[in-house]
Amino acid sequence: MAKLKEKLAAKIKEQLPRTQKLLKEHGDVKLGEVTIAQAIGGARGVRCLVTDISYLDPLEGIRFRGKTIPETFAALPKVPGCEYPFVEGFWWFLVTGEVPTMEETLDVVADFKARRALPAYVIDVLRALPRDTHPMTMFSSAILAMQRESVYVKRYNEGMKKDQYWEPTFEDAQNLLAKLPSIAAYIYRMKYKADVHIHPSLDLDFGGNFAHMMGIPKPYDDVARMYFILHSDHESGNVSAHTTHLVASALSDAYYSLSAGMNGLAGPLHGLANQEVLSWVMKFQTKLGGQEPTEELVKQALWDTLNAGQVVPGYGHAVLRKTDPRYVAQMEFCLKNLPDYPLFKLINMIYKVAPGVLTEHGKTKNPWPNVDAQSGVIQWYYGLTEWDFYTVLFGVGRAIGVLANITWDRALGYPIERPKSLTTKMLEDTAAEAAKAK
Ligand code: CMX
Repeated sequence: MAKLKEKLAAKIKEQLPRTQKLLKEHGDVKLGEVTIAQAIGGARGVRCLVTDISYLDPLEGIRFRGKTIPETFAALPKVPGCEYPFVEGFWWFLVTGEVPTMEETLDVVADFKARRALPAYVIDVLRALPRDTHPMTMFSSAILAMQRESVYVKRYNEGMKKDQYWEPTFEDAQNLLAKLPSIAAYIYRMKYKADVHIHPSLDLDFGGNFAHMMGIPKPYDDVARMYFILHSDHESGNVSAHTTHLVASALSDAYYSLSAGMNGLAGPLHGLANQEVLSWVMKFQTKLGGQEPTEELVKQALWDTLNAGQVVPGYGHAVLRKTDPRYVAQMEFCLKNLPDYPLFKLINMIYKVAPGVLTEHGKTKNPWPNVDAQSGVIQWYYGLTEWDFYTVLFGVGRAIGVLANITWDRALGYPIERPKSLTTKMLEDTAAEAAKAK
């Protein structure tokens, strides 16, 4: 057994009794009440999902396995000569909750390289789609097309026991993860680089090989590592994580589940917001017609968007109530590597103005930027100007988090998800009873 799988097996043995004890001895303890507003309003704030892989505090932001973003970057083994950690080491960290040694990290690097090759038919599927198909549709289709490779399905059909489900799910997760950078790079070069492709390099890690296959020179390898880690996980309730978890709960394999999660990520209120931000900025610049942007002009453009009944992309969040630390991490990267870049300056100007405008507008509960407000600038600077590809980058990163989660879902025996629905009449009756009781 590879080192990571061995470690994971030990961790599962440790964790399972805790979950079983909670269920058996404390299953009737209440975590909260659900209001009518929450039932109609997308279950906002309803505490009914469990994950140990990341936790999102509304004011502090995300912690991966208990570590903040700066702590995570500082703790993990780095690629020699680079500023950011191995994605493979981060995968170990998410899966086990422990920071790997360099030796353990390199074991995963080698394992992923061995799993990297794409089946030829995936390329055929991608090539069969009309070239103007959105890259997220291509990405999700490629993942779904590979479902026939599922080790989990094979083992399930052979009649494996429930306590073994996690193991082939983990195999599927690793097979998928190892292939995603090559799929993403293939889509990019087929669509935007005259269909001229670059062979993978066996010398390079996850992030390095992705940059190489994209054809973007250093330090884009570090950009890729940073980007994938930042976008990996945001606890369980966001659309992509929850969709992946929900579909997996029916014992659908990792391919079905991840493809479904990616379809959720492709929504403009979720991962597609990063492309929307760039599209908004470019339209604004076109409107300026060469005029220097000013805070006044930015303010006017934001109000034009709001008055047209549209959302300001990259701002607001369902849980966060401050500037997203994923935004801050990217801003710090920009301050170090591209401080004078005009697009970065414009994004900073929007950051200065937008929270005030959104607060005055008075609708959003969080006027601060989320991860998507900043990410396009960095991509653009390094030459990746095709903004409809940005959500695919988000998707490669998000896969790391959701695949770790569904492996643990299986290990802990989480059942099929099935919340109960009520009718509008039932809500009205409950509301009338509550009013009478007052
Ligand atoms: N611009 C304008 N209006 C906004 C807004 C924004 N950026 N953010 C929220 N609002 C509005 C909502 O549309 C809602 O209006 P209605 O009452 O008319 O429906 C109201 O403010 C209250 O919303 P909220 O409770 O503050 O936010 P939600 O939890 O409902 O939605 C989110 C969260 C992210 C979908 C929302 O803030 C949004 O649409 N933001 C812009 C899109 C975006 O950046 N999405 C990416 C999020 C991060 C990610 O998942 O990638």
